[in-house]
Amino acid sequence: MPVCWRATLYNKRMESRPAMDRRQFLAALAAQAAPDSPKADITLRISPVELEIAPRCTIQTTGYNGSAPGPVLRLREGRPVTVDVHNETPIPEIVHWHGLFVPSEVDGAEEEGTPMVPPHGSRRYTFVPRPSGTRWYHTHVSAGRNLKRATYTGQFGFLYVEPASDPGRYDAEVFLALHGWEPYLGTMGADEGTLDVIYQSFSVNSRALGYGDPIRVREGQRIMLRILNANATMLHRLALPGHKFEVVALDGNRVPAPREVELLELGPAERVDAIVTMRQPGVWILGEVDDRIRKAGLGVVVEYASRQGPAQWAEPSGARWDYTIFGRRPDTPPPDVEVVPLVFRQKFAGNRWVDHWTINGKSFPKTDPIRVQANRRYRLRFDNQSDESHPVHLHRHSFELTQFAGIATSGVVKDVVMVPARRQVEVDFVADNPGPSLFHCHMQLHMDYGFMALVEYAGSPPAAPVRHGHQG
Ligand SMILES: [Cu+2]
Repeated sequence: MPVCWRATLYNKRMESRPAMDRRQFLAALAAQAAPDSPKADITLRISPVELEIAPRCTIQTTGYNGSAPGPVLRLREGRPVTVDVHNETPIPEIVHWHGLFVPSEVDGAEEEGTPMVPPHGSRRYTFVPRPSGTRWYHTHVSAGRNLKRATYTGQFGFLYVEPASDPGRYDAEVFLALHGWEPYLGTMGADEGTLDVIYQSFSVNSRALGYGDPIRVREGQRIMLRILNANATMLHRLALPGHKFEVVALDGNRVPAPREVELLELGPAERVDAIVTMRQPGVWILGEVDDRIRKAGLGVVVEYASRQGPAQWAEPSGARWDYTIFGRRPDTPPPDVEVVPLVFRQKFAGNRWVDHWTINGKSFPKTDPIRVQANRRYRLRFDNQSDESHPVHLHRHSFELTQFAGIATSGVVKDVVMVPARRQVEVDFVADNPGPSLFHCHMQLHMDYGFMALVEYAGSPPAAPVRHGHQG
């Protein structure tokens, strides 16, 4: 595999089986049916892909339908959809519908009981897309130390669930997926220390900065940017000199208080929907704030009509990202039951080895399940006692931020939240989708090394135990 840019990048450490109801049973049956007629609404083919992110920089990876990212899937909220997945690779695969409220049997997590798509085999997923908003789909296998697998690959794509009615006060819509390529395990500078994932090149959609089509705009236009951080482990910060982002949704869910900001920050798996009003004619870089990462490909050019010349970049002025500015005054009533504490810790596993992770002192699959009863509202307290921040994700449900690093808030609904190092975050969720639901850090390196637990509903038997281990 070619190394596209010689400069080795510093990888910014991020400091700072259940009782089924009829509906689920039918969905499970559909999931197990061999894909045959009637024809599926959508077909996804998992196969090797050669991705030329820049001239003479070809990435060998695995993707959907011959590309990376895969096609943007536009679905209608509430209208059932069937997706046939053909796995043309030699390893079992699985597709997770990130942010959708679907049954465990089709959610796309083996730990919840979703069947795998066998090597050189197929599987049909049938579900009802909801809620509306910017969701995505991606592989949900483990990688361990094998960085040619799982979310290190090109197996990701947008899944946009169109609302029944959309005011759509914008002139154009652009989907932008951020990804890192050519990963390897290395240490930060010294030979000693814990291994981390380091990327050598980056892209927005399938191209490195300067090598794709620019986003072509006209003065006065309002452009809706739907941005996804599909990087397996890294957080990204984005700016567009001379412009502001009006953040209207986080993880696809409208925020109570849309606001203009200079800087966007997205942890792995997070999405931001932001409208930019084009009032600064020129040629600009929408890119990662970190120079090395931007120069290694993480950016895209924004070009006004009849403007030419090299794309301009300027450092944003010390803005910082804060979820709570998009929230309401705290007004969430106390939860129905006591707060569920979840303590995250790191376990040093040796020099030149990968750290292990624990939730309340145990690593998956030994982590204690988070037991819930249907239709109750729970408050989870994420207590991050480690020196890294973690993008934690809850499958099949959304949660509302109630407290972020000491700031009380309400109304911000997400499915991933970055829990800063040595800080606490509290979120509420209603247990309204019975079936095992995975809770995990979305950093591939963390989830593969223990940072995972299952939410289990009372009255439902636990998910069938599954093989889970490191393939590397
Ligand atoms: Cu993590």
